[in-house]
Amino acid sequence: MENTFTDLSHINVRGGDGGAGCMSFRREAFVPKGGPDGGDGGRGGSVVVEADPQLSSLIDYRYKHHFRAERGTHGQGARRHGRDGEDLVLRVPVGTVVRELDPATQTPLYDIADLTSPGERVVVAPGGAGGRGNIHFVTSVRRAPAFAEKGEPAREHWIELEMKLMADAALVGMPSVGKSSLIARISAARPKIADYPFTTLVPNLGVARAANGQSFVAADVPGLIEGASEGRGLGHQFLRHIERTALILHVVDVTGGYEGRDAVEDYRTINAELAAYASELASRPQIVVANKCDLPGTEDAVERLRAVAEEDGHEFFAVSAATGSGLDALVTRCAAEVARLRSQAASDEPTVDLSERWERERQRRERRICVTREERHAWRVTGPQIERMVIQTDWENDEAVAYLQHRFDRCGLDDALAKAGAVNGDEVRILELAFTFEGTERAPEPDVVEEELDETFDVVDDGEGEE
Ligand SMILES: Nc1nc2c(ncn2[C@@H]2O[C@H](COP(=O)(O)OP(=O)(O)OP(=O)(O)O)[C@@H](O)[C@H]2O)c(=O)[nH]1
Ligand SMILES: [Mg+2]
Repeated sequence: MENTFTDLSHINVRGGDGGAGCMSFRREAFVPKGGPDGGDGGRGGSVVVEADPQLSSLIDYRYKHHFRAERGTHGQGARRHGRDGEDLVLRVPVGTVVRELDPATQTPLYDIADLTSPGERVVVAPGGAGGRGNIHFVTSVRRAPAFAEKGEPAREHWIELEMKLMADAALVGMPSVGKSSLIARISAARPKIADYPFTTLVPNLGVARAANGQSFVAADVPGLIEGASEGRGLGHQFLRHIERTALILHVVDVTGGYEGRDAVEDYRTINAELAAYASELASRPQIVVANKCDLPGTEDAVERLRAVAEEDGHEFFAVSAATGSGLDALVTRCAAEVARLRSQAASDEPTVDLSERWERERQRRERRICVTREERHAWRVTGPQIERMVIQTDWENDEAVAYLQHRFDRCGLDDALAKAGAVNGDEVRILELAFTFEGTERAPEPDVVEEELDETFDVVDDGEGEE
């Protein structure tokens, strides 16, 4: 029961790789051996998904599926840092849900974001960090570090974009007033129309287009009755849908229907239900539509309703879904009003960046270290961050390797292995590499949480207590 059309796309996104840090020493006339001066690599650009109110489909992602942000450039001597890569911004319609996909099965793993307001954005593939230049590895005992860090390779993700078309305007009114007939007349929607109440059981959506090309999405909502706000009829669940639309098209049957109801009374009843459900609905922009004006003897009701609606500050249109009279003017006016409300919403909304929240979640997953026993004396260690430390290390360089050992210790790997039961001399496997475990003599700290080991990348001097 959604008042939505969906449009779905699976795309592959990848941030830019980080540039490599530089290993360099100052060279100056009359200075025999200068200090280290290798700059950092630039950070790779990120892939960002942003909600754009100008878009109405995911067509841009139907044929092109791979998106990659720019890489960071390498650091250079004389402390020159590499340039950061540009972010790649993928624009999607407002109302797009972004999900992380399992790359193997292409099934959704979790929601990354629901971009419901203009300008909302989320990073879906962060760029890799730049490697640090050798100036960072100076310590009291290592004056001339002859190594630098490689750039962090960005990872690729598969994500799902699902556009849930949100209605701009909701056709609201008593049952059988002609809401479905109206949407059928002004859009390509083909809902069931019949002369008994509650013909429409779920909302129907249609795109209505004015002669000037402006368009809006209208939702034909099941009929409301007195008490709807307390759950009578099909009430509640559809009022929730109405809450998400910017404009209410309040449809009134000027014939009063079979029960000989009064048009003005119907109008008041529905507005009272809207207000009772949520007070904001009472102040939501509303256009009053008097329908079935083709039928004879309705002039009096039309004029009385017009007077009441205008007194309430609402625009008023007398139409006939049967003959089409008055519909062009109504659609033109609604389209203009929706455009105005959209641009107002766009300027009211502060740009919301959801990246931070999901970035924290990502980092938590990143730091996870998993130790499994592969043989009696061989352990496999997996985890995104620890594996990247291995990838970022230059294995040709002994100093770089020694530094990696130090990082392992600091991120709690030794403790995690000891806790798992590893003993001195055991083999530790990470990716395709094998190390020998040299367990510390001290007992592992009781409160070490192996799943959330904290390794930060921004510490400049790691030399404390080393070597
Ligand atoms: N004469 C006339 N009949 C109309 C007009 N609009 C709708 N009707 C008739 O009114 C009846 C109800 O129309 P629907 O469009 O199904 O009404 P609805 O508001 O969608 O009704 P529910 O879905 O039950 O809430 C049908 O028999 C339509 O043919 C109109 O402008 N003139
Ligand atoms: Mg209907």
